[in-house]
Amino acid sequence: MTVVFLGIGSNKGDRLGYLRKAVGSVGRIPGVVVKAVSSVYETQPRGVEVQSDFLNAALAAESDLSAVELAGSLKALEQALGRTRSERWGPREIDIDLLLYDGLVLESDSLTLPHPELHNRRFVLEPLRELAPDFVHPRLQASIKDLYAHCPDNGWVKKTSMKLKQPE
Ligand code: PH2
Ligand code: MG
Ligand code: MG
Repeated sequence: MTVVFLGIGSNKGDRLGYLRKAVGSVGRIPGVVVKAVSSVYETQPRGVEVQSDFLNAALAAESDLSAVELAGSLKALEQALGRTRSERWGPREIDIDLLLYDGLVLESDSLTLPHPELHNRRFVLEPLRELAPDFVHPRLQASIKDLYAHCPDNGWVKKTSMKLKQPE
Protein backbone atom coordinates (compact mmCIF):
# COMPACT_ATOMS: atom_id res chain seq x y z
CA MET A 1 0.00 0.00 0.00
CA THR A 2 1.25 3.44 -0.99
CA VAL A 3 0.34 6.65 0.82
CA VAL A 4 -1.16 9.20 -1.54
CA PHE A 5 -2.62 12.69 -1.19
CA LEU A 6 -5.38 14.10 -3.37
CA GLY A 7 -6.72 17.61 -3.81
CA ILE A 8 -10.39 18.15 -4.68
CA GLY A 9 -12.09 21.34 -5.82
CA SER A 10 -15.35 22.66 -7.25
CA ASN A 11 -16.68 26.08 -8.27
CA LYS A 12 -19.67 25.16 -10.41
CA GLY A 13 -23.12 23.87 -9.39
CA ASP A 14 -23.59 22.23 -5.98
CA ARG A 15 -19.97 22.65 -4.87
CA LEU A 16 -20.24 20.83 -1.54
CA GLY A 17 -22.35 18.10 -3.15
CA TYR A 18 -19.60 17.50 -5.71
CA LEU A 19 -16.90 17.33 -3.04
CA ARG A 20 -19.01 14.85 -1.05
CA LYS A 21 -19.56 12.67 -4.09
CA ALA A 22 -15.85 12.81 -4.88
CA VAL A 23 -14.88 11.59 -1.40
CA GLY A 24 -17.43 8.75 -1.57
CA SER A 25 -16.40 7.69 -5.07
CA VAL A 26 -12.65 7.77 -4.36
CA GLY A 27 -13.31 5.40 -1.46
CA ARG A 28 -15.09 3.00 -3.81
CA ILE A 29 -12.19 2.73 -6.29
CA PRO A 30 -10.97 -0.88 -5.91
CA GLY A 31 -7.56 -0.83 -4.25
CA VAL A 32 -8.00 2.63 -2.67
CA VAL A 33 -8.78 3.26 1.00
CA VAL A 34 -9.47 6.82 2.21
CA LYS A 35 -7.66 7.47 5.48
CA ALA A 36 -8.34 11.13 6.29
CA VAL A 37 -10.30 14.08 4.92
CA SER A 38 -9.47 17.74 5.61
CA SER A 39 -11.79 20.62 6.44
CA VAL A 40 -13.55 22.34 3.56
CA TYR A 41 -12.05 25.68 2.55
CA GLU A 42 -13.55 28.43 0.45
CA THR A 43 -10.83 29.84 -1.75
CA GLN A 44 -10.08 32.66 -4.14
CA PRO A 45 -9.91 31.52 -7.79
CA ARG A 46 -6.35 31.40 -9.15
CA GLY A 47 -5.10 31.03 -12.70
CA VAL A 48 -8.27 32.44 -14.22
CA GLU A 49 -9.16 35.11 -11.65
CA VAL A 50 -12.65 36.06 -12.83
CA GLN A 51 -14.72 33.00 -11.95
CA SER A 52 -16.75 31.84 -8.94
CA ASP A 53 -15.07 31.05 -5.63
CA PHE A 54 -13.96 27.46 -5.10
CA LEU A 55 -14.44 24.95 -2.35
CA ASN A 56 -11.26 22.92 -1.84
CA ALA A 57 -10.24 20.04 0.40
CA ALA A 58 -7.55 17.36 0.60
CA LEU A 59 -7.66 13.59 1.17
CA ALA A 60 -5.10 11.12 2.43
CA ALA A 61 -5.47 7.59 1.10
CA GLU A 62 -3.67 4.29 0.66
CA SER A 63 -3.53 2.78 -2.77
CA ASP A 64 -2.68 -0.55 -4.35
CA LEU A 65 -2.74 1.06 -7.79
CA SER A 66 0.26 2.43 -9.63
CA ALA A 67 0.44 6.22 -9.95
CA VAL A 68 -0.60 6.06 -13.61
CA GLU A 69 -3.51 3.70 -12.86
CA LEU A 70 -4.70 5.90 -10.00
CA ALA A 71 -4.49 9.07 -12.10
CA GLY A 72 -6.55 7.31 -14.80
CA SER A 73 -9.18 6.23 -12.27
CA LEU A 74 -9.45 9.78 -10.93
CA LYS A 75 -9.94 11.20 -14.42
CA ALA A 76 -12.69 8.62 -15.11
CA LEU A 77 -14.30 9.57 -11.81
CA GLU A 78 -14.37 13.27 -12.75
CA GLN A 79 -16.25 12.32 -15.91
CA ALA A 80 -18.64 10.00 -14.05
CA LEU A 81 -19.43 12.75 -11.51
CA GLY A 82 -20.46 15.05 -14.34
CA ARG A 83 -17.47 17.19 -15.13
CA THR A 84 -18.15 19.04 -18.35
CA ARG A 85 -15.55 20.28 -20.81
CA SER A 86 -13.51 23.04 -19.20
CA GLU A 87 -10.83 25.52 -20.18
CA ARG A 88 -7.46 25.33 -18.44
CA TRP A 89 -7.78 26.81 -14.91
CA GLY A 90 -11.41 27.67 -15.64
CA PRO A 91 -14.65 26.74 -13.82
CA ARG A 92 -15.27 23.08 -13.10
CA GLU A 93 -17.89 20.96 -11.33
CA ILE A 94 -15.25 18.70 -9.88
CA ASP A 95 -11.47 18.48 -10.02
CA ILE A 96 -9.65 15.56 -8.41
CA ASP A 97 -5.87 15.97 -8.52
CA LEU A 98 -3.23 13.46 -7.54
CA LEU A 99 -0.89 15.68 -5.50
CA LEU A 100 1.61 13.23 -4.03
CA TYR A 101 2.24 9.54 -4.54
CA ASP A 102 4.46 8.69 -1.58
CA GLY A 103 8.05 9.69 -2.47
CA LEU A 104 7.62 9.31 -6.21
CA VAL A 105 9.10 11.90 -8.57
CA LEU A 106 7.77 11.40 -12.10
CA GLU A 107 7.70 13.48 -15.24
CA SER A 108 5.87 11.93 -18.15
CA ASP A 109 3.67 13.41 -20.88
CA SER A 110 0.51 12.44 -19.04
CA LEU A 111 1.47 12.78 -15.38
CA THR A 112 3.82 14.88 -13.24
CA LEU A 113 4.42 14.03 -9.58
CA PRO A 114 4.43 15.72 -7.20
CA HIS A 115 1.72 17.90 -8.76
CA PRO A 116 3.71 20.66 -10.50
CA GLU A 117 1.76 23.54 -8.88
CA LEU A 118 1.43 22.09 -5.39
CA HIS A 119 3.97 24.39 -3.75
CA ASN A 120 2.60 27.49 -5.53
CA ARG A 121 -1.01 27.16 -4.42
CA ARG A 122 -2.25 28.16 -1.00
CA PHE A 123 -5.61 26.48 -1.73
CA VAL A 124 -3.75 23.16 -2.01
CA LEU A 125 -1.20 23.61 0.77
CA GLU A 126 -3.58 24.77 3.48
CA PRO A 127 -5.86 21.68 3.43
CA LEU A 128 -2.85 19.41 2.87
CA ARG A 129 -1.06 20.91 5.86
CA GLU A 130 -3.98 19.82 8.06
CA LEU A 131 -3.39 16.19 7.09
CA ALA A 132 0.38 15.97 6.66
CA PRO A 133 2.37 19.01 7.87
CA ASP A 134 5.59 17.01 8.12
CA PHE A 135 5.35 15.11 4.84
CA VAL A 136 8.44 15.94 2.79
CA HIS A 137 7.95 16.99 -0.84
CA PRO A 138 10.22 14.49 -2.61
CA ARG A 139 11.52 16.88 -5.27
CA LEU A 140 11.84 20.11 -3.24
CA GLN A 141 12.93 18.32 -0.05
CA ALA A 142 10.82 20.61 2.12
CA SER A 143 7.92 19.77 4.43
CA ILE A 144 4.35 20.81 3.61
CA LYS A 145 4.36 23.23 6.54
CA ASP A 146 7.57 24.87 5.28
CA LEU A 147 6.19 25.09 1.74
CA TYR A 148 3.08 26.69 3.21
CA ALA A 149 5.14 29.20 5.19
CA HIS A 150 7.01 30.23 2.03
CA CYS A 151 4.11 29.97 -0.43
CA PRO A 152 4.19 32.91 -2.90
CA ASP A 153 0.40 32.74 -3.49
CA ASN A 154 -1.47 35.34 -1.42
CA GLY A 155 -4.95 34.29 -2.59
CA TRP A 156 -7.41 34.10 0.30
CA VAL A 157 -8.28 30.71 1.81
CA LYS A 158 -11.04 30.53 4.45
CA LYS A 159 -11.81 27.49 6.54
CA THR A 160 -15.57 26.80 6.54
CA SER A 161 -17.83 24.84 8.91
CA MET A 162 -18.94 22.56 6.04
CA LYS A 163 -18.20 18.91 6.72
CA LEU A 164 -17.15 16.00 4.54
CA LYS A 165 -17.67 12.43 5.71
CA GLN A 166 -14.69 11.13 7.68
CA PRO A 167 -13.48 7.58 7.03
CA GLU A 168 -14.53 4.98 9.65
N1 PH2 B 1 -8.22 24.94 -9.62
C1 PH2 B 1 -7.77 25.33 -10.79
C2 PH2 B 1 -7.57 26.75 -11.13
N2 PH2 B 1 -7.82 27.64 -10.06
N3 PH2 B 1 -8.46 28.13 -7.88
C3 PH2 B 1 -8.87 27.69 -6.67
N4 PH2 B 1 -9.08 28.59 -5.69
N5 PH2 B 1 -9.09 26.37 -6.40
C4 PH2 B 1 -8.90 25.42 -7.36
O1 PH2 B 1 -9.11 24.21 -7.10
C5 PH2 B 1 -8.46 25.83 -8.63
C6 PH2 B 1 -8.25 27.22 -8.85
C7 PH2 B 1 -7.44 24.35 -11.82
O2 PH2 B 1 -7.38 23.07 -11.36
MG1 MG C 1 -6.54 21.28 -10.27
MG1 MG D 1 -7.16 18.48 -12.37
